[in-house]
Amino acid sequence: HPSMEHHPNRRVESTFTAAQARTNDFARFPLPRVTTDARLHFPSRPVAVYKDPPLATSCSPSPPHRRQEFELPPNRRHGRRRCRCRTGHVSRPSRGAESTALHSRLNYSNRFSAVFLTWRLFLCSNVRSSPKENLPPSLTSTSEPPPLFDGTTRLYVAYHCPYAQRAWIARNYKGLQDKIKIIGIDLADRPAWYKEKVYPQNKVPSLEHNNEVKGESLDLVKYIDSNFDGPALLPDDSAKKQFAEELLVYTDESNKALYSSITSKGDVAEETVAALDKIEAALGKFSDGPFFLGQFSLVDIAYVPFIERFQIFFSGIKNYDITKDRPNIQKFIEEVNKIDAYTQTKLDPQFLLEHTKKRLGIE
Ligand SMILES: N[C@@H](CCC(=O)N[C@@H](CS)C(=O)NCC(=O)O)C(=O)O
Repeated sequence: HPSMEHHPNRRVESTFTAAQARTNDFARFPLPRVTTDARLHFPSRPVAVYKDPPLATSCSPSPPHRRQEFELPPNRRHGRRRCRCRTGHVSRPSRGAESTALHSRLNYSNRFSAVFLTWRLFLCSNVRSSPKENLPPSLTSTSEPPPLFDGTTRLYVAYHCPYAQRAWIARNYKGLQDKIKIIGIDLADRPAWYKEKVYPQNKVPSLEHNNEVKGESLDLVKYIDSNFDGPALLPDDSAKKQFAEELLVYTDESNKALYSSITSKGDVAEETVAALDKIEAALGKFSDGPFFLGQFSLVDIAYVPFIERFQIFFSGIKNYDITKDRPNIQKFIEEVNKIDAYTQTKLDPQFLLEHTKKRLGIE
């Protein structure tokens, strides 16, 4: 509704500075506070309370931290898509409502591409409808620390962080939901005790286990694989193991090459195309499955949070489809979206896109 575009509660409150926005390191900066019902996916984020009902609904019965103060008009209450909020509660159609809220902040031409993007991502993501795990709200500067070093294993994450997502997927894939507790940290309003008592590097992810705290996402994925029960994240085959190491070493470089085109004006750079082609070729190396080593492994865990984001960013910012003429990447995305351990950790694509565009000052 056009009048909603200027509604005072529709603004996005940015929490990063211009200096931060100018640099390229997208992982370091906190999310802007988005005043929509994006809280369905980010339990700690403040939620706008609309005075007159826009096109959104409550995820009812909602826990108090996510309660919405309005309902859909009766004729819009039953959408076709299901909401999968983090509480595990399944309702209709709040996930659509989140997109609606975001869409209405965009102008009309952007709205077309936003709808198109959502639809394309929906088509190729083959979204599953298993209920989301009930995750706690992110801890902020005013939150008490958990009872540290009490024997509980804790994985500290930020729900939007692609590095944390790696360790989180590993934990899910190995079926360790009851053994490793997820603790969300609000990076924009970080609790002082996190740096002082948990992880001096003050980054996420970190893992509190056996009275020690370890960090670095790729190390954590390997650590979780070797120190806990559950399906192995690496095959026995030595050629595959060696290829895995090469690919793990390459992640940072490929992320840099991909990210460079997002932050610069003009066409997609040659080095970006080369990095995507290299990923495409790597996915074709073993023919016993659609993943980097054939079957699903920790290499897929290392890449997927970034492939997910770059597909969204290239499509939404550069109008460039990373899967075009790259059938292996296309198939990879399709197949990885059938893995619940991963889809449990995904965020709304429109939310990620809007957040990144804001952060980079892209219109
Ligand atoms: N190399 C680290 C990178 C982790 C990282 O940069 N995490 C970001 C969030 S996505 C972070 O904690 N940033 C906070 C900061 O740098 O202060 C890893 O792989 O775990």
